[in-house]
Amino acid sequence: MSYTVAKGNQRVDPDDLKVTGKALEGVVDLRSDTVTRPTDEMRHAMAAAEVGDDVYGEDPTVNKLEKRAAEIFGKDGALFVPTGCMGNLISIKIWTHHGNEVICEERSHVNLYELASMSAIAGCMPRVARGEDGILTWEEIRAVIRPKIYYDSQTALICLENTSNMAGGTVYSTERVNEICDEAHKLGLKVHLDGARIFNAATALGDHVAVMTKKVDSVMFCLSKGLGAPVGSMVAGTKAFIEKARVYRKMFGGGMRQAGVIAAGGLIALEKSPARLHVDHENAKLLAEGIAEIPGLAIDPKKVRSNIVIFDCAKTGMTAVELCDAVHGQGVWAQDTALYSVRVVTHCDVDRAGCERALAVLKEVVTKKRKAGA
Ligand code: TLP
Repeated sequence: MSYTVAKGNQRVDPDDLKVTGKALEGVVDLRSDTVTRPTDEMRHAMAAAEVGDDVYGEDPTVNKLEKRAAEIFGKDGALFVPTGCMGNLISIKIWTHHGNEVICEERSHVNLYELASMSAIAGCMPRVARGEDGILTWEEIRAVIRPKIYYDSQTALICLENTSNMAGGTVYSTERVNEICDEAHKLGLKVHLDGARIFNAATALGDHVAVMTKKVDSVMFCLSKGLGAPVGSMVAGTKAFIEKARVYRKMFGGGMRQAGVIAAGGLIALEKSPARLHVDHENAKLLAEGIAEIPGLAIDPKKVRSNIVIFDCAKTGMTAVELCDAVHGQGVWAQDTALYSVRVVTHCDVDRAGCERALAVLKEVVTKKRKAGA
């Protein structure tokens, strides 16, 4: 039996879509913050970017982006990678050997959405723990660390995710991250942070990313999510880590040539977008509060701290796929994340009016279904 995904999650025939420079016409696309289109400023910078061959380290725009990212994160160096998945895999590969275990939260991206690359390519097993709202404690991690004995596979790495995507954009406090790093380091374990949305976490905490990531051994963050760049992610860490990361990036097919064209968009995203993320968080709050008011849908709006809203639709009489398909028909795109679980994500291409429209459509669809069922 195959699992069917909602219409909005399938490939769409581009001829069926009317794409303007900014976004899809008439569509409120809340499937993910990956769907944003570059701003005019990004497009101009990309067109004018100075470029060179980055495999030779000669692309001035990529070099500038890497230097800025390292400065912002207070790390020795940073490396531009095509995707968040590649950034995570490179980091896992560096910190582990074949046969090792990687501790991560059950719902984490490295566990669920990276096509088992940590096993298929890095040769590691994920060892999952469950944390309340996706946020692990040291005790929960400690409980799954393998004893140092030759006939057990060995724990090598702890992988944290901040914000925690599939737990609804929840946020690790900096104290918690620091405690986990301190305890892990005492045992000789490394900590990698999947910070795909670290700037959303920073906005929620009112903290600086350099402070929040000071103790982790490596961090990956995405330019192409909340920050709105069309392509790209970064990994940051020590000089030795970045030297190895460059080797693995090439090995995994991620050595890009005149990549300054895309790095130029990334630079603008990095400099400008963090300051506007609070708007996405306010819109997510609006969505969560509105959804909580719709009979049949369940969410605790107090738990929504960033740009991701995950709600339960079990009491609507519809599965998540059915609900997503129904709202899709009215120009509101959401993503099913489990049988009765739906995700909506705010970003720079959706404004408050779009969120209000999404709420109205959700309400109409759910009310109609409930009336039909009664
Ligand atoms: N997340 C995507 C999907 O793959 C689920 C999304 O729509 O949220 N880490 C985290 C925490 C992520 O959420 C994602 C992408 C990645 C890594 C991978 O980034 P990319 O897509 O650039 O490889």
